[in-house]
Parts: sequence; C-alpha cells; structure tokens
Amino acid sequence: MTERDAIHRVLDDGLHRLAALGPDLGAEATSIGEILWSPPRIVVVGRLKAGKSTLVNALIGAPVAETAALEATNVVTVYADGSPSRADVVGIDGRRYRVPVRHDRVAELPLAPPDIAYVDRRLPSAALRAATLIDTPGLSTTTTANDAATRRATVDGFAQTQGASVDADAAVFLFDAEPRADEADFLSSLPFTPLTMLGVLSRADAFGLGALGPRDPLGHAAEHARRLAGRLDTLVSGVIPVSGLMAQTSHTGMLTEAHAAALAQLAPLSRLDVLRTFDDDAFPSVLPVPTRIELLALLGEYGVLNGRTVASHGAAALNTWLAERSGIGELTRLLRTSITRYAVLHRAHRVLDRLDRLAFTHPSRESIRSLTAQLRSAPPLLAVTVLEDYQRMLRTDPRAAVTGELATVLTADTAAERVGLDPGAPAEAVAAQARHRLVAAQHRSLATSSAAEDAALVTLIRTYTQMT
Ligand SMILES: Nc1nc2c(ncn2[C@@H]2O[C@H](COP(=O)(O)OP(=O)(O)OP(=O)(O)O)[C@@H](O)[C@H]2O)c(=O)[nH]1
Ligand SMILES: [Mg+2]
Repeated sequence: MTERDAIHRVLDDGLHRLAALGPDLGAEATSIGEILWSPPRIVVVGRLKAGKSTLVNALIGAPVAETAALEATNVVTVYADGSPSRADVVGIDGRRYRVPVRHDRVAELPLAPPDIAYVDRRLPSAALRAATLIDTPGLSTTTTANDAATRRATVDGFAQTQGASVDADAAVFLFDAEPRADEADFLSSLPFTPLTMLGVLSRADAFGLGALGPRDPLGHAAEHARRLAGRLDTLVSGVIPVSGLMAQTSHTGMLTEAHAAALAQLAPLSRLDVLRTFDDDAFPSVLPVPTRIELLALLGEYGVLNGRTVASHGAAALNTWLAERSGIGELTRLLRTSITRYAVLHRAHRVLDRLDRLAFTHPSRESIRSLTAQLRSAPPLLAVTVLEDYQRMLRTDPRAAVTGELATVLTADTAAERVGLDPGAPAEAVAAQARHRLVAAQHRSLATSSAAEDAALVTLIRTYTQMT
C-alpha cells in the first residue's frame, strides 16, 4: 500500500465514523470526503501579465483561458475534469448561474467581477483528471488603497488569489522578473510550503534582451532561474524556466501545416533579413501581413527566428521543437511527482482542518474532537502533523535547525533518510541515529523559542520514538 493509500484509508474510515455520529453528519462527511476523492488542486498565481492564463492553456492542452496583452483576467476560474464541457459562475452569495461556452471560452459573465466568487469550468481532459487547475487574476500594485474608486473598478488580484489558495493543495508561482518584496511576503502568507510551491520563470523566450539580443534568452533564463531558486528557497522548491507561449502553441493543436510552410519560407533568409521582414514595411516580404502577425502570435520572436529551419520538415517537427524548447515537460514532470506527493498530505491537512472547525460549532463536539484526535495519532497521518509543524516553523523561523529537520523527515523516502543517513545505511545505524536525534530533540525541548518550535519538537520526538 502506498503512503497515499494508507492516508486515504485512515481518513475514509474516519469520515464513515463521523457519518455514524449523527443524522446530520452524513452530509458533512460526504462534503469533506469530496476533498479526499477529487484530484489535487493547483493554483496558478503571479504578477499581472506574467503569462498565467497562457500556461494554464498549455497545461490543460486546450485554449480555454482567455489570454491577452490588454484584457486582464479578472475572475478566478477553476478548471476541472468533467463532461459535457460547461461553465457555471458562482456568486459570492453562493448562487450558481450556467453560462454559455463559445469556442471553448466563457462568452459573458452574468455578474460584475467583484460579485463573482469563481467560475466553475468543466471539460473532459486527461490533464485535469490528474489535477484541477485554478487560474487567478494577476497581482498588481497599480491600484492604491486610498483610491477606492479605481480599486473597485479594477482587480488587484491579491484578495482573489488569497481566496483561491484556501482550498488549493499546491501552487505554481509565475514571475517574469525578480519577485518584488510585497509579492514574496504575500506568497509566504499563503497556505503552502516550498514542498507544495513551484516557481516558474515565465516568458523564458523573451528573457533578458529577448530573441534579438546577444544572448540566447532560453539559456540566459535557465541560468537566472538557478540563481533565483537559491534566493527563494524558503518559498519554492525550485524555479523552472518556461515559455508558456511556445508550450501553448505546441500543446493545444494550434499549429497547422500552413503555418509551418509559411515559416519555412523564411529559412533561406539571414537573421537580419528575417527581422526586416517583420519590422521594415519597405522591405520586400515573402509573407503577407496577416500571416506574419499570426506567426508572431503563435511563436513569438524567438520561435520565428529559431524555428524557421526546422519548419521545413513540417508542422509535426516544428511542434516537437516548440514543446522541447518551451520547458513545459520539466514543469509537468515536477507537478506530477513531487508537488502531487505533498499535495496529498496537504489535502489530508484540509480534511482534518474541516473536522476541527466542525467540532467548534456542532453539538456533538466532544465526539468529533475525540475522533479527530484518534485520526491524528494514526501512524500514516504523522506526516500530516509534520507538514503542519513545518508550515508553522516556516512562518516563525524558516532558518531554524528544527525547520530543516522537519523538511528532512518530510522529504525522506526511507527510514534512513528520515534521520539524515544515506538510503543504504544498515538498520542498526538507523536506529542508533534515531535514538541520538530523539535525545537531542528532548534536550532542545527544555528551552524553546516559540510555540511553533514547541509543537515541532513534540512531533519530532514522536517520529524518532517510532523508529527506535
Ligand atoms: N513571448 C511570450 N509572450 C507570452 C508568454 N506567455 C504569455 N505571453 C503573452 O503575454 C500576454 C499576457 O499573457 P496572459 O497569459 O494573458 O497573462 P496573465 O498572467 O494571465 O495575465 P493577467 O491574467 O491579465 O494577469 C499575452 O499577450 C501572451 O501572448 C511567453 O511565454 N512568451
Ligand atoms: Mg490571465
């Protein structure tokens, strides 16, 4: 049985016992169970125009999210697997309104954006069966708190992103330049840890001085992403350079043989002449204006300049080249593996959190409280407590030794790694090291510097006790 199955079994059993506690608790158990049985939810967050909606389209494999240079995304949209393709607008008062979908997109909104909680968009998609994706409005500082009128008219994304993150299990944080201090502060206030937040250096094809500059923007972006990953290590598990535009074009079936044939006509031209074709109206161009505009919109300057040779081998070859260059493969791989692994723990945490809140308000609070306590002490759920402590420690003291120790326990695949040894270490050495860590944790717990550290040490002591 996998770690995930073991966690699911404990919680599912707990929800059945919850349902048996009272006639009204069956519905509660079903509603909490939805968290457990639906795919993990990944929220895409980032600055205005960072390329969030473009990346969402690429990850889904269909052009469902509106992307534009001028129009900003102004509502949260939840993209989940479902059939038939449909969309409901959910108001902040909880009412749902079915809205028409034209050419894959939501055509009009029946409410003003401030009155909309989110758009519930369903479509059949293998990618969405693996994870639900949540697109958010961009974080922007163009509105200021004292300008209430502008604030009402435009959306600054912070409140919406906060709301959409409450019920998400993991986040993709997009930035096309250095994250600002206010953005970093905001992100660390969201309910994620570096285990469940992945950084994306977006618009990698236009990085630095772009396709026309002296350096290859993709290589330059990769180098910069490595530097940023080091600086942002208390926020994200890594930073992946991605061209959402190239990924969107290659993953949503937008590219045709006609596009490839048109681009291939530029293959014999020098770089300079290709640029003239696009920029200089006096230059005799081999391509009509609408074709040039279309190619630029699909491929960007980088794709046009560097994809023109491979285009002579046809649309399939050009598509493969775009997909490889875009960096989307590495992003998808990480989302499927490490991010989803910890998203399972995060989901279990959300289930326990709902039970805690239910115990506050329900007449059977004592029984619910004792049920939750039993669930928390079940061995498969120890990792959930470790995650909760880790989250609190990141906020209290991200550089503390205890924070690092919690991360080691969480990311370990084997008992040996849990105590910081190589996976191949012999059982006696693992037990000895666990005893050593247990004594050290007990010693440290005599003089802690915060309530978060207190709780973390209790959990570490439990972890090491189980291993000795
Ligand atoms: N060159 C290049 N352009 C991109 C890329 N991703 C997005 N764009 C362009 O940037 C503009 C904004 O893209 P969106 O995906 O709408 O950005 P967003 O973050 O969703 O924007 P808001 O929702 O308004 O905050 C569009 O014109 C896209 O075509 C990219 O990887 N490379
Ligand atoms: Mg958008």
